[in-house]
Amino acid sequence: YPFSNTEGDSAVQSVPKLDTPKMYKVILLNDDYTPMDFVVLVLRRFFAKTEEQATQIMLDVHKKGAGVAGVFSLEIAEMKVMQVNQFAQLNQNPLKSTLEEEP
Ligand code: TYC
Repeated sequence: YPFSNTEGDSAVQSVPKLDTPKMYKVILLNDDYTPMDFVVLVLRRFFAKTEEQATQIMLDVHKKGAGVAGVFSLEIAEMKVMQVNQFAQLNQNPLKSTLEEEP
């Protein structure tokens, strides 16, 4: 194993790489029609934000056009996007979320 090289440099084995899983941002996109209260509800319901956190993120998205709702592994992030987009559509709001790979 990494520190048990008894056969000279040619036999040094590489240390197995433990993959750090890629993380993905769930981005909320601004639009002109979704009520602010609905966006706050989404952030509380699907991203476990407090009223204060949710309001801050919502206002940030409102002003800047987009913002981060949370950061997750790929399968969790994909699930959040599906849940948000479906919940918005069900309530006839144009709110959309997307995924972005973390740098
Ligand atoms: N811009 C919306 C409004 O003025 C509020 C809003 C905020 C909508 C964030 C979407 O992701 C969003 N009612």
